[in-house]
Amino acid sequence: MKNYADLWVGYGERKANRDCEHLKKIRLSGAPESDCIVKNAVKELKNGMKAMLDAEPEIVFGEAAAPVAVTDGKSLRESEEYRITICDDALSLEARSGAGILYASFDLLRTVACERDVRKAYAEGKTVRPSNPLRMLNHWDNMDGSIERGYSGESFFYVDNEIVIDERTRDYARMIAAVGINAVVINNVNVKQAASLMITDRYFDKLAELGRIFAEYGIRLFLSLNYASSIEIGGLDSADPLDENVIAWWKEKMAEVFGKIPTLAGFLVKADSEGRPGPFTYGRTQADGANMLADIVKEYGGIIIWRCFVYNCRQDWRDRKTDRARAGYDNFMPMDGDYHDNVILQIKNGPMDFQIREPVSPLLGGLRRTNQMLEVQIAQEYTGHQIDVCYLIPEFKEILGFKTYCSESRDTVADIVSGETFGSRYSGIAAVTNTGNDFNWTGNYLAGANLFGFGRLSFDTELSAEQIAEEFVRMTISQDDEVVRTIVGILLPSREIYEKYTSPLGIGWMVTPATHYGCSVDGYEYDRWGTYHRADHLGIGVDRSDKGTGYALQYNEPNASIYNSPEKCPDELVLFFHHLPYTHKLHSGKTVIQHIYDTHFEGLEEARKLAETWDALKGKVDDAIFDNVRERFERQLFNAREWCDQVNSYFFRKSAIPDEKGRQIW
Ligand code: GCV
Repeated sequence: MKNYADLWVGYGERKANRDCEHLKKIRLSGAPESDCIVKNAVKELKNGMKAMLDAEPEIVFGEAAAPVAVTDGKSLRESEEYRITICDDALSLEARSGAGILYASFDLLRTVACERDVRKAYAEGKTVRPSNPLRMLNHWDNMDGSIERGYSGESFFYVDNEIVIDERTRDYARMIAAVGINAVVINNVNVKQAASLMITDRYFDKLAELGRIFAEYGIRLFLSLNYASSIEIGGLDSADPLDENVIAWWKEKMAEVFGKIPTLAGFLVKADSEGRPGPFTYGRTQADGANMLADIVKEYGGIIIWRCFVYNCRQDWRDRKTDRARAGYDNFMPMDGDYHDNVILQIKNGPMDFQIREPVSPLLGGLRRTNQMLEVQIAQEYTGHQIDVCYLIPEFKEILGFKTYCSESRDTVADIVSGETFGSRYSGIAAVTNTGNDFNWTGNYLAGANLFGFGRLSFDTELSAEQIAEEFVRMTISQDDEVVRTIVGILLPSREIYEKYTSPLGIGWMVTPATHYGCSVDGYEYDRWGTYHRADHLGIGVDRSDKGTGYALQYNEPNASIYNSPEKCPDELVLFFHHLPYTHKLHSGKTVIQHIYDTHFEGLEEARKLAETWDALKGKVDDAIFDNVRERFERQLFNAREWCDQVNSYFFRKSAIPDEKGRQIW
């Protein structure tokens, strides 16, 4: 008996309503039978169909095609494309690589698992090319087994500074490949202690094995890198990217590392951020640091993914000039075009830090001559710790759909990170993952929808949040239409509900410092992190207009003018960009203060309704899933009530303006 759930690769024994007719014989063409990814695809098809239909399909092989030489993101996407058609004698899966065959197999398995009509799904032929070249998960797992911002147990990669490889590792690879993930960073971006030794003999064998397992599912292995390795493990006294000794040390080190871990695809680097070392120490730019490493790993086909989360975390709250939101753009824009072609800048979706509502980072649409990747967070650091249900796919859809006005056409974030807008060499999307060694992988069972959904969306950004939610429920909880509708109905509004009872109108923060769960309106107000709401008895918000920090002007027009004006700025972001009186009228017709009261009461009430809706599923879903989510809802309601009452009381006490509806405020 496994000590973890199979989630969407369990398939289960639900034989009703499934059409076996077209599934007796499956022909795989385009990649050789001997390819190890194809072998895994065959295994998936046989085991999956057997579980679902009680019959193993006959697998036959068609012609192999000339393989695509993968040299960049575009060719990577081409190589992963697949086509499924119904032929007279068999169902045909064609691709140009093992990975394409694997994705086609998972497509077919999903169709059957969701009880969709196979004939309808493929009658006209279905061709799919992944939307994004790199579709990546970032683990913030530490080697002692803890996980930074982990809310679902401990790491399943590490115990006591050792790398663990077991059946769970392989099933994890299956599970994420099944939703289209093709790259994983297996250690925390804060690389300290034992993790700094990942690029030494101590871990090479295990990493090579791990890399092999992932590669057999089309997944590239990346490691987070300690920028100061030349000092910490090399014994040099510098990490200056222009220092010849430092460069020589890295050359030798990378030859060793890529020699020992042949499947290694590259590194993720957090430099000059929150106490991590970086090129700034030596008066060098971020480009100097990234390019030095990129030049060295180039001969091994390696990529350097460099994070843009670089800001001053020792700010003085009295200082109104320094604006953390500006930092990414200020630090990285001036060198647009200087980053070498195997560097990718990884940009958090918002300019601050994964708050429930932020504007899209102006680097996306600002940078034009640099490879870029979007970074989102499915670990619910600021969005309820996988206690509160918060389905994030609607938010990711908004981000991807955001028009940056960086070009006449194809100017959305989705266009940019797909590589289409600027013909970037590499691009993609990464998510800080929400997994751990809990039985159900993600703590709250419903948080699994974010893991499933991130993969599906990064593979096909056209999918709707609703389609993805429905697939998740059908594949892991129930096929009963009523149950599916009910759970999809819980997931879809959950982000908006979470936003309503937490911080209003884009202001963010107001969370308990350090843990980031629960309300603390002034928790970060007098701190060093650059995270302020600036509320006084007259108003609230940060002036980021041209009269304030000027952040709004980092956007392309017309976004800059829209955000710069309190009249034009969308309500949901207005306090991010402007300091406004409580009596300011929003587009909704409500005043700021009334909006705060109303949304908080509504958010609490709507969270209660979600919990009641879940309660009504007792007996209709697996007891373990029911109890898991129910227990989380109890905690969510406690949390939502605290948020509602504390925020409302705080602003009533500050403003002395009563609630128009006379509800109880403490
Ligand atoms: C991994 C925030 C989090 C940190 C995280 C950091 C980052 O500050 O609270 O835990 O560190 O972001 O993204 O690097």
